[in-house]
Amino acid sequence: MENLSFTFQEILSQPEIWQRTIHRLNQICLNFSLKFEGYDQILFTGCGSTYYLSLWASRWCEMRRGVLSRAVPSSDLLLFPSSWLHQNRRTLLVAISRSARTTETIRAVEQFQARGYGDCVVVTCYPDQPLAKLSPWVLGVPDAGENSVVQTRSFSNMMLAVAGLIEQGIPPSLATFYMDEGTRVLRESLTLAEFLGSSHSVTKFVFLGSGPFYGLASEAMLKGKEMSLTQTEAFHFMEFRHGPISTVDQQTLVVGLLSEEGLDYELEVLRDVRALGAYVVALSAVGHPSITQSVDNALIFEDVPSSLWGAPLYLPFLQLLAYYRAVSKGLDPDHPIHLQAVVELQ
Ligand code: F1P
Repeated sequence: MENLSFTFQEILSQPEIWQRTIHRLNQICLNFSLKFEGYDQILFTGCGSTYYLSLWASRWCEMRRGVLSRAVPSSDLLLFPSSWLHQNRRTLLVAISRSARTTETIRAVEQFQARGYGDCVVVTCYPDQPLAKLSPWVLGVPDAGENSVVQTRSFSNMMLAVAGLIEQGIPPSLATFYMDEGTRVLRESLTLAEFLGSSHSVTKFVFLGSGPFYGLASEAMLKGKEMSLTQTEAFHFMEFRHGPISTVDQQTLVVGLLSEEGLDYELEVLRDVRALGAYVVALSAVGHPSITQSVDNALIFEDVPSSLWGAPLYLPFLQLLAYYRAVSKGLDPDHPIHLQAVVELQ
């Protein structure tokens, strides 16, 4: 089954597709210049995975551009617009949707435009679909389109598009970096994810990430639920001590998505949960001897140009963990139960 799974193939294709996406974005899509500084706020929106991508993007956007940036689920933007939008506050809305067909996102954008709150950029894998028709500014990453229900390579490639938007361009040298380091990371991720995904001694997964990494931790939580029906949770590192730590036991896998800014504090949390019996894995774009000393296993990404551009490398392990857990439970990762690739409402 493994070789036939769309999900598996799409996860493995990421280094190659990252490379293609960078070429495409630099040649075609990133040639419009939007002045972020001309807006009072940047609002990122989406559903499910693309909401979590929005959480990641909003933190980066505010850090890099200094403009108030927030993330909101499309449904909240639709139902509670006045809690996010104001007539005297000009907003740039970045609507993210793999399919460009999700009803909540389409309706939220239509309402935003009808009420004249500002401008909208669409990020999608399917630039010919309805959401993309609502905006003159479309960042399309069609090479990352998927047969799978759950989002894997679409997520990491839309991340590249959003990062390119925030940075107003992508250094061309990144294409080689993603191919080389992406391939190495993928190989290491496969071994570790297969081992932990199939291990009967861990039954629940906790993903910890702070700042922008909270969005990625949340995406990992979603992958585990969608694909493998596993009890998964996502928390900011130090939030975990404020209650959820009570649930840690010897069946708990804790995966820490380490940041450069929070490294010392984050490692302390990982040492605490390890002392309580959890199996602990660290993913990091910063190499430091204290990381391997604090955890059971570490995946360290090498020669990462910056934390922003290192972010896609966190994804393959998180996706493969969910994939192998699904396979070990006899589930079909290509066909998650109760879930469709697009949620379209009447
Ligand atoms: C968003 C989404 C996915 C989820 C499922 C249903 O779709 O919620 O995150 O995994 O497949 O759709 P989209 O608006 O990004 O196409």
